[in-house]
Amino acid sequence: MKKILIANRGEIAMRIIRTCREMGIKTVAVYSEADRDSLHVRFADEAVCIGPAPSKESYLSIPAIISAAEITNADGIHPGFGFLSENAKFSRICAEHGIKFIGATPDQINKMGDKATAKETMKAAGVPCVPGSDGLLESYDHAKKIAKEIGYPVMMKATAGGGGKGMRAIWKEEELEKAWESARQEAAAAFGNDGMYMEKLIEEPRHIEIQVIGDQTGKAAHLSERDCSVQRRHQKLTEETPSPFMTPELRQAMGDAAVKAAEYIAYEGAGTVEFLVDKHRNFYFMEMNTRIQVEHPITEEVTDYDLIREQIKIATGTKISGRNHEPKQHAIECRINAEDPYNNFRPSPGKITAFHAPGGHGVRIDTHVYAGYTIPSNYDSMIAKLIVTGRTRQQAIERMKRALDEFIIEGIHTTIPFHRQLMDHPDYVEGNYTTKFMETFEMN
Ligand code: MV4
Repeated sequence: MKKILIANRGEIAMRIIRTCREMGIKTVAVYSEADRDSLHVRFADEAVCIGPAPSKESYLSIPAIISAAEITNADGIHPGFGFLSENAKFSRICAEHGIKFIGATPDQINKMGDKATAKETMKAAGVPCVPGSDGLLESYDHAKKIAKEIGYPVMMKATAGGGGKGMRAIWKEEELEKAWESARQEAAAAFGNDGMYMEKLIEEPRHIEIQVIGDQTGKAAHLSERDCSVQRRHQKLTEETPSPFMTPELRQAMGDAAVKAAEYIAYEGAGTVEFLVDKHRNFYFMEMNTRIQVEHPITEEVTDYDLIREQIKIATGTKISGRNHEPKQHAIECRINAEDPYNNFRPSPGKITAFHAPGGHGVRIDTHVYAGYTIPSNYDSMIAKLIVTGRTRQQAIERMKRALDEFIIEGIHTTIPFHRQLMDHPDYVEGNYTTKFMETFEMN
């Protein structure tokens, strides 16, 4: 592969350009008018303006991106995460233009994108799934019957949803009809698809996901877990590996299940199998993401693998060794967002007047911002990822506290104070947290 167009922006575009440069691959950045001064434009070998600020007219515009690839003669496109990274139509159109999409095939994206289908596929693969309906709920009466069979509380989910959208916890039968009607309307409005399925509700679950990588021969391997349970309104705030809740037996079982899932669909590239884990350490398939994830750096740090490099090598036909990888150290990532944690995490766009990033042994910063950069309000609020690595979890936490204290960003509010307080929170320090943790978190 000689030239890769990065169909993304911000820190992930910088991240991909970095690895391409190390591999001697030329890079093409695409940017909206709002990103004219963005760093990824400057670091790429070539840059093409693909439209005005709104994502729909730029980073989500398939014709604009394909045109940019054509005029620059790019032979690969890396979609990063978000935007078109899980868009089957985009994956197909790249293939039709003879451009290698560095991601999953259209079929895999479609299969894993429809949550009820993904679940049926995983059941067939022998991956543990939450007990529930066999596919979609046909009617309210069918929903009532299934709920009675599995027993309340139940979770009703939109098949076109994911990431918490179009989901309803139902604690008793009296609530079911209203939930059924409102969830379907919401799903129809949000996704143009009101298909719903139902599961037993897993109380106070942890969100533990397994990084997998599959090659073009259909072989897969895993690179262990990431604990992503600290979330606010389904937005991950911080992630760590290994999970403080993990045991060697559980890692073996979850890793095998994730590899089985990937091999069953002959998955190609880097992917993540998400699981719900209950307090008894039972684990259940939740979703499979067919893209590189925001939190991939913690896995890189503890396995010493460059996952973007692995994606590109696989896209060019390289076979994987098939060996699984366990964490050799402990890594934590804090997502630094331009949001004000003292005001309900509301967005805080604007100009960064001072920027000093932490450094030193075991400290990594993935960012595209700099002093003088103005954060546009058109895109998501993540401005940097602070990743620290230590021999032990305690050392990683100490290092994270020191790094956060060094991290200076002025001119806007950021979530740095939130992360700093989190690192002193007894339950967090004990590793004793679930997806419910943020419901009771208060800023001092
Ligand atoms: C669940 C669940 C409990 N029981 N399914 C949230 C988003 C999507 N990935 C699925 N999610 C959940 N599914 C059953 N049967 C609880 C959640 C959930 C959650 C899962 C992971 C991380 C954060 C979460 C926050 C709220 C609910």
